[in-house]
Amino acid sequence: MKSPHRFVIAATILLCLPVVSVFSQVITPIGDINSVDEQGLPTFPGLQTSDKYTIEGIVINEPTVFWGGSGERADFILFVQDETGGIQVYSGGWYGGGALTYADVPLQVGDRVRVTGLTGSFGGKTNINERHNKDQKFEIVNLGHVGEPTPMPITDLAAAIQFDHTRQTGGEYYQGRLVELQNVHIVDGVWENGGMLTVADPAGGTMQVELRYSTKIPDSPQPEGIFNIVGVFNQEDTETPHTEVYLLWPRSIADFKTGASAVENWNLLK
Ligand SMILES: [Ca+2]
Repeated sequence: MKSPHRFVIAATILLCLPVVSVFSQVITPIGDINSVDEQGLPTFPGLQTSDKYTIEGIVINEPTVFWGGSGERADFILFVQDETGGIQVYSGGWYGGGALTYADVPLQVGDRVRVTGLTGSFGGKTNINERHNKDQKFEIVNLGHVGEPTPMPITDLAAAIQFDHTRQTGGEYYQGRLVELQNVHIVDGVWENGGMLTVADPAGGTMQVELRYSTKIPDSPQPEGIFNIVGVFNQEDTETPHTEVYLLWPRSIADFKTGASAVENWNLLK
């Protein structure tokens, strides 16, 4: 004789399935996920819980271009931005996740994607990640190509790296977004794979620019003079308070836009 409990269990499962499905499609604004307090510590209530969140936005880098390691298993490092902010989606090759895990979802800059996964914080950012467990894969749905967002222009580097916990200005505002540093020149650092440059604007404000290994940017000659640099505005501040270490990650040599200067005589500004 069949147990009546089976019907109860089956009915319960059927009742629960649509609820889970609808819940997973609620889109959370990226800016909400990256909210912080005055110390730059994350304040998103869902952070580090077992709840999964869904964001929707535009891909601004190819997922393997910012990998900093060597060997076959590349990390998957994707930045996605919506109208409220930008977010990193991360899966590490070193624990068995990484780019190979997501190779079945081809992505290019300018694709609109929906990503559902766990949240975790690192270096002043709240990311979507797997918590370093390859069994916690996030889901990526490519919704189609809509085109690369216009980079947000930055003319004042000192203002751009200021910390504002309301995230209305400065580094928190730009974090995770595609930006364009305008009229800058290199004042420090070595043009080499993995190199960290310091660039300055005409007012003397400075910012760090990291030449990530997989970009192969230094395979091309170092640009001379004054130029613009497009890239992902990132934060990697691993110590509390997480209010500093904003840096730019250009994606390729094509992100260095030479001949774009509005400064007529740079020597007067050195
Ligand atoms: Ca931050």
